[in-house]
Amino acid sequence: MSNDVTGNEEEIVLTDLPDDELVKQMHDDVYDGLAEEVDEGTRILLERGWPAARVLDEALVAGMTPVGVDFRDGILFVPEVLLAARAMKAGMVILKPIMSRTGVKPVGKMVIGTVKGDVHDIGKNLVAMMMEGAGFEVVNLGVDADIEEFLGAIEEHQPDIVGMSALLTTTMPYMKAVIDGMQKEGIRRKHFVLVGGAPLNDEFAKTIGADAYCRDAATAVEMATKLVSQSGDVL
Ligand code: B1M
Repeated sequence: MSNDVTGNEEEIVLTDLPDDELVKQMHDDVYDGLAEEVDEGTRILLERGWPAARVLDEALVAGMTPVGVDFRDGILFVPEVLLAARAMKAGMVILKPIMSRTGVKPVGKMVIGTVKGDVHDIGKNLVAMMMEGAGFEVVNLGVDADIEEFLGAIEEHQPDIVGMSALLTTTMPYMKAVIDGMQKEGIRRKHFVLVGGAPLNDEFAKTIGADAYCRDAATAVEMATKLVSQSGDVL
C-alpha cells in the first residue's frame, strides 16, 4: 500500500513495477514481514529471468540488512524481526530448489548446523542453500544442535565439511566443544571444519581449531570448494 495525493491508500500491483522499484518494494515487504508479497515478488523476478542467486542477494538478503540494524538499535523488537525472518524465508523456499538444481555434479558433502543454545538459522540456511547450489550434498541439522547430533551425523554421513553457525557471543564457545568432541573421537582430521556467524572472526576460528572462518555464504562455498579440491593432499 502507498498514499496518493489525497492521502488515500493505493494498492501496489507488484507486476506493474519495473525491476528496481519491485526490488525496493520487496525490501519494504521483508522489513514489514509481508510473506505473501515477498513470495509474489520473488516469483515475478524469476519470471523476468533473474537468476535465483541475484534474487536472493539483491531482493532478500539486502532486505534483511536494515532489519538487523533496527533490531540492534532498539527500533524493531523480536516479534517484528520474526515476521521479517518468515517473510524472507517465504522467498527462500521458492529459490532453494532452483539453486539446488544448478549444481550438476556433487562436489562434496557437508553437515551443517546452528550450535546448541542458538536458534538463528537464516544465515546458516543461506549457506546450506548456496552450498547445494554449488553442487554439495548438504545435511542440515537445524538449530540448537548439540555435540551428539554433530558426531552422529558425521559418523552417518561422512561429510567432507562440517559447518557450524553461531550468532550469539554466548553460543560461539560451543563450536570448540564440538571440535573437541571430534578430536576425542579421533576424527578431527578426517573432516574440514568451517565456522560462521556475525560475531565470529578469523582469530576466533583459529583459536578453537577450525579450518576457516567464513564471513558469508559465498566465502563458505569458495572455501569448501577449495578445501575439497585439495583434500587428496590434506586429509
Ligand atoms: Co537475534 N540476535 N536474538 N534473533 N538476531 C542477533 C544475532 C543480534 C546481533 C541482534 C542485536 O542485538 N544487534 C544479537 C546477538 C548479540 C550477540 O550475542 N553478539 C541477538 C540477540 C541478543 C538475540 C536474543 C538473545 C534476543 C532476546 O531474546 N533477547 C535471541 C536469542 C535466541 C537464541 O538463539 N537462543 C534472539 C532471537 C532472534 C529471533 C528468533 C527473533 C530471530 C532469529 C530468527 C531465525 O533465525 N529464524 C533473530 C534475528 C533475525 C536476529 C538478527 C536481527 C538477524 C540475524 C540474521 O538472520 N541475519 C541479528 C542482528 C544482526 O545480525 N544484525 C540478531 C541475516 C543473515 C543472512 O546473516 O546470520 O550473519 P547471518 O549469516 C551470514 C554470515 O554470518 C555467514 O553467512 C551468512 C550469509 O551470508 N554465516 C555462516 C552464518 N552462519 C554460517 C555458517 C557457516 C558459514 C558462514 O558455516 C560454514
